[in-house]
Amino acid sequence: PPVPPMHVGFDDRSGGMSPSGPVLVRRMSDLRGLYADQAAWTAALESDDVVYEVASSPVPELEGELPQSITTILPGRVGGEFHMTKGHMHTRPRGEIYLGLSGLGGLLLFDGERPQWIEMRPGSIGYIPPHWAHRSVNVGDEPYRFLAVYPGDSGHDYGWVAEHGMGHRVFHGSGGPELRPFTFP
Ligand code: PAN
Ligand code: ZN
Repeated sequence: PPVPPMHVGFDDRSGGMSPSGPVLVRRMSDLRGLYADQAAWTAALESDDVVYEVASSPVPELEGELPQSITTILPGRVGGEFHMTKGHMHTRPRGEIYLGLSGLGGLLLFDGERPQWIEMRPGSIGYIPPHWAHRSVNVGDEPYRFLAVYPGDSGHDYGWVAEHGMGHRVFHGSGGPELRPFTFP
């Protein structure tokens, strides 16, 4: 059902929203096939830490609505590759806006041919045009958190990324994050 006008607060420490809709938790074991280094991923299953959480407001995913969510990616690496979200293409051609809230991150975009990288820090606005798959990466050593706002009828297609990759992978390097050509695990 549609929702009334509302104020949505969020908790600086947890990234939780109030009022809140569903909160999604993704642990290492939920991320099979994400990282290039499968042996490092298997070793990380031992502690099976939370990699990221996505809190949502109660705004429904319906045409005309603008749902919001706050993603928190915890710091860490797997085989030198930074913690990241699964990444997806919107099922319908819909844009999206990200606003950096805390920590250091990046927005990796891929249209099937060209990879793009947008650095995200607190206050950064990242724009995702329609037809661009997107993945977020924590390139710092504290939690990276951002607000996302997207049309309610966007839909989330994870299969597209599984099939096409994301153009690049983001590794820790001595001079900062290193973007390397994408390889399938
Ligand atoms: C974001 C993402 C969120 C988690 O809200 O859904 O950061 O990433 P994955 O969905 O790729 O696991 C967004 O882009 N919504 O459209
Ligand atoms: Zn999206």
